[in-house]
Amino acid sequence: MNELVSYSQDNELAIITINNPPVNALSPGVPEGIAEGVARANADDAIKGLVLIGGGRTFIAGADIKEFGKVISGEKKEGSLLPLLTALEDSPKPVVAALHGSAFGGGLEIAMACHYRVAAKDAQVGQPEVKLGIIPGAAGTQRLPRLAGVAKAVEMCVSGAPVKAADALAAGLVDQLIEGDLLAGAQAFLREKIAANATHPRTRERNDKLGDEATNTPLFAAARESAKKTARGLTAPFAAIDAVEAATKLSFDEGVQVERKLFEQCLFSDQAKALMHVFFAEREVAKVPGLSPDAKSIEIKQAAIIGAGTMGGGIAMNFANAGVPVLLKETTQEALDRGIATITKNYSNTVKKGRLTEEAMAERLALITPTLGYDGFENADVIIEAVFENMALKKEIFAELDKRAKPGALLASNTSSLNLDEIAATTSRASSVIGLHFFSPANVMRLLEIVRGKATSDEAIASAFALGKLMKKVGVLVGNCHGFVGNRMFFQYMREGHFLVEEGASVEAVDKALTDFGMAMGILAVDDMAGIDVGVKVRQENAKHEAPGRRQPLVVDRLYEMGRYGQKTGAGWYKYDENRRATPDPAVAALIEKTAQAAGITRREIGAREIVERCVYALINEGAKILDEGYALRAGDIDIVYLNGYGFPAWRGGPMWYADTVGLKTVYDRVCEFQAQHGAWWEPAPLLKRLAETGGTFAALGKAKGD
Ligand code: T1G
Repeated sequence: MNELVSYSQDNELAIITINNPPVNALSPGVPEGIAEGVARANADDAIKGLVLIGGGRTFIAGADIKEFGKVISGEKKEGSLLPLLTALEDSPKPVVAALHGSAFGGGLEIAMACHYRVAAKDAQVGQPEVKLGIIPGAAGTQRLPRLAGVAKAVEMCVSGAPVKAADALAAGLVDQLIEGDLLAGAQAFLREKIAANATHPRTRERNDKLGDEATNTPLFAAARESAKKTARGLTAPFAAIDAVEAATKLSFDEGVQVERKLFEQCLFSDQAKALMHVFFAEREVAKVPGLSPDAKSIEIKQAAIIGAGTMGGGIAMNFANAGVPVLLKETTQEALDRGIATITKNYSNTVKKGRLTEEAMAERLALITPTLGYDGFENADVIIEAVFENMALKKEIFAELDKRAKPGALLASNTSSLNLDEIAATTSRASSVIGLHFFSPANVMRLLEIVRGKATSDEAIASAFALGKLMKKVGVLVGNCHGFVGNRMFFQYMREGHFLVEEGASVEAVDKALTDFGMAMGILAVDDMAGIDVGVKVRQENAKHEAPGRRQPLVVDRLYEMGRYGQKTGAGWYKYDENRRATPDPAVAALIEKTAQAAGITRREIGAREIVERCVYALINEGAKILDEGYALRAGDIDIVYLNGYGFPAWRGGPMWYADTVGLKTVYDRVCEFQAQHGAWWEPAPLLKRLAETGGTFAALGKAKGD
């Protein structure tokens, strides 16, 4: 055998164990090792049955995604799992797969080729391939409907969501759940089957769950309709439906051929490259080069928050959801009551949707202690200030915290734009001060910008990442520049949206071009949701950090002066009904015409392509400046910020990956054109220029810095 797969024997049973930490991926050598074990067991008369099991924390979590990069780049040919699957299924001696952890992708496909599957109670199974822009490529779309039925197979392959062991049992995917020792349970199960001299079922021959034309046709039609909504812009989910449909219409082998073709089409697509980039980038963000390996996170057993407004309340819910007791401080009883009422309403909505029980809601609310004073703050491991954006107020609060908080406590500000170093300087422990920039609604949005100040210690950074993980957030380390990473880039994106309507595009055209591009929402609809008043105040603050005399948006200021703040006032760029549904407002179109005329702007036809380029290239150009100035560690980090905080489509990989996909020379040339047409706002980032001239990419940059 090889070091990745071991073979052992327990009397008449062979045990084949995969040892390829951390997740027993099907890296080169693993399928070969399993095949060798199957052959050896079948060649040994003393052996009556085989157990396939994963060493360490999980069964096989799928193909080795790293290897796909080499196949896509043509560096290597993709190996096929089909011979191994046939060897397992045609084994004259029964094979049981013993599942724990995550039996995903190729791991589940291997298990489905075994005659039986048993699982630990906390195991999960799944076909998450669509999350990587591909579909199952080892007959999963052919065996899954045969075991779990057509509807379940479509649901699993289109959503990519994991299925708990108990549900897998109910669906017929697993034959038995094992309490206690999984291997012992699997052996006992197998010995029963051997003793019963059962006919060991071959999944590929089981057609009883494949349904018929009458039931399947509406099912596939409904699946395609719903995928249009749930998987907007993605191609793989539709390919997965086609592959499962082939299973219901063709023979097993013909179906496998159809799946193979669809799999290869997906594998070599830009979407697959982008989504695989996202898979690794999301795991890379937690790795901070140069962070001292001894930097340990504090233990977070008690938290405290100052400010029970929208952000403070959402942050408190994150602690309660993670089981951490939290003090929530306000200055007046009225504000405190309002804060608690909003939290309670949020939880009730979740209960109404059946995603939380009444008991769990009560438990979480019990963990949130409203207070008007600082009593108890001396016991908090982490204290987060979430009051409105006013430097003097934040300094006052941090000076108070400096006196009250225990040594080693993490002192954090949820500021989204103020200078963290200035806040930290009001304390005698700037090394314990860090920025924790949550995104609204803070109990929902996954992104957490972790802002490193000049004095912030490695321990504080390690603690912030641990806190992010505790709250199931994606923590990204960013530098302390104005607007940090996300907002600093967003200001440019928003600006172009504002300019485009003045220059000739309609409000709806700007938003449609961006949503067609894949953005979750159009920029003007976002402006209305976040509040035009908030945006205008932030821009006035920004103007202090920008070169004077630059062109500024006009219409949005008119809307502000008219009190049209967006959703919250029932009118902004759009007008809104009582359910906050938006409709275009001719009054705004007229206002735009009038304002442009008064400013001497000749409006013109502007196509969707220019709208996307103006907005998205503004993001990219600013992202390049941020990278060059060192306020982000990697281009991939910027991509993860935009996917988790700003609704950028994952299947485009994020703004920096998208730029590489378009080609930096193309982006740079277009930015230069915009500079010539629209002036200083479009000064190309030096890094973009350098990479465009040298044929470089943002993705390779990270690697160059030896990350
Ligand atoms: N290939 C390569 N590396 C992988 C990997 C994989 N499949 N899964 C995880 N890793 C690495 C990951 O990058 C990280 O590395 C470390 O393992 C721990 O991961 C043939 C075509 C299993 C639920 O999509 O969902 O099979 O950062 O931090 O939170 O038809 O990993 O430490 O250097 O995520 O405990 C289908 C992907 C492949 C599963 C564990 N399978 N993985 O989560 O750990 S396509 C997947 C996961 C396929 C077949 C098709 C999760 C996990 P590093 P982690 P975790």
